[in-house]
Amino acid sequence: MMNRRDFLKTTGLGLAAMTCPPWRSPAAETTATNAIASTSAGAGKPNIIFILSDDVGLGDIGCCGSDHFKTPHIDALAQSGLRFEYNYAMPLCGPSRCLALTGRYPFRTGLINNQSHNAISPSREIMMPTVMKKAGYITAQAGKWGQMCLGPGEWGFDEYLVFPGSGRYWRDQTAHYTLNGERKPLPEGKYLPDLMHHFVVNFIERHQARPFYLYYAMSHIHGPIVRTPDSQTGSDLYADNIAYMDKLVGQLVGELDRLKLREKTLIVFAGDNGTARFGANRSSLGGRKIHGMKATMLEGGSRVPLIATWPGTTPAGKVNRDLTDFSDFFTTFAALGGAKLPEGVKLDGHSFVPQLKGLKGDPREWVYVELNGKSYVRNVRFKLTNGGELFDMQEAPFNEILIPRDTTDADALAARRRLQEILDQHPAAPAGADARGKRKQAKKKQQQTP
Ligand SMILES: [Ca+2]
Repeated sequence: MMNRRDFLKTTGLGLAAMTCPPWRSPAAETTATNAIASTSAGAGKPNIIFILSDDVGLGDIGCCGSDHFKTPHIDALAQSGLRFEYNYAMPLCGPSRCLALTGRYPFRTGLINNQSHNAISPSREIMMPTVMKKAGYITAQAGKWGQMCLGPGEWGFDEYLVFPGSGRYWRDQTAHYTLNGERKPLPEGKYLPDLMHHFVVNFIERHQARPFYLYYAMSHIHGPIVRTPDSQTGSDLYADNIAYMDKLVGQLVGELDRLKLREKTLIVFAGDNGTARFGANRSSLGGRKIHGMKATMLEGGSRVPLIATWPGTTPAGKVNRDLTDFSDFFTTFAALGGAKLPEGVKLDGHSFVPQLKGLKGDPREWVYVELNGKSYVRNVRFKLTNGGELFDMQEAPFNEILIPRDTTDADALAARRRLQEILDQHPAAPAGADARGKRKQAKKKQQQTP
């Protein structure tokens, strides 16, 4: 295991980096940030650590009911706080991550699939760090930045460590990573998730006296599924990757305990989309297989783990059954930080701050999911797709029961009417590599047509 001194030497994140001003993007500073008024400094505000794991579905996490995998450290997080039972991401990395960071559904941003990363721009969209910085926070990103254009610096993060692509952990998979805009070699024998962990701990140590917002986009458990430093010959690599992710979460919590920051810090742990094909056949809860996986518009594509813990504030060991979706992080974190929301920007989130404080709050009536031209809206019992199919979701995540078009069931008829109203207000962007580009082309063509 690399110690802190080795890490600083390896990454170049030594004294020079500590004393240099953090790299900032002129684009981010002169465009989107201007839309936000300054707010007070960060005294008394909680630190926020948003851990976003990759391709981690309900069936991968012990406290969510996994039949096959053990995650004692993540389970301990849930025991110290809240586990949300009905939390919805988008079914793929890019749209999910963009939604979490902008608080705006894909049809608004144009980032509707993993190829439409250039649809967004700092001149049109504002991401979480920009908002939090105006409220006195220092911000960092660690890990994956795939499927979104530019880099974390251009989007407002003060410090960052990014690895290229997904599932790249060792030197034979990737020769480098990026630290605060500088390309760094990945040393032979070093495991990138360990470097990310040390970067995260170093950031927290240096900024422990002020509120920080940390977007920790973990590598695990995106494929290819390769050995971890703890893997033994012939061991179950998928299980090893889950175990290593869990171990890193435990180590991070241990560091927060050491620094006496737990009661000053909200930790949120979530999956960015459902389980990928590598693990889908083992994705079961209580002996029942989860319906759907990553990249599908089924329950298993989007319903993902969500744990939130802030000891002394969140109720301990509770399960919350309110609906939440990935647009909610933006408004929730901004509210916790006392940050002013950007003006003139349509946000889709619904703050779950009251639930974090053990209050009933005002839970969402529905959640919205969109991927590349397809969408659905789901309430507690029903789901309506933009293809007009209505499903009874009482047996989800194991089964989704299609309701016949000619049903006379009053609940189903009322649900179809209500959910259709919401879909009409949230029209999925047309399928394509870049919806914004396609719309521009279509408009140009229309203008040229006599
Ligand atoms: Ca993913």
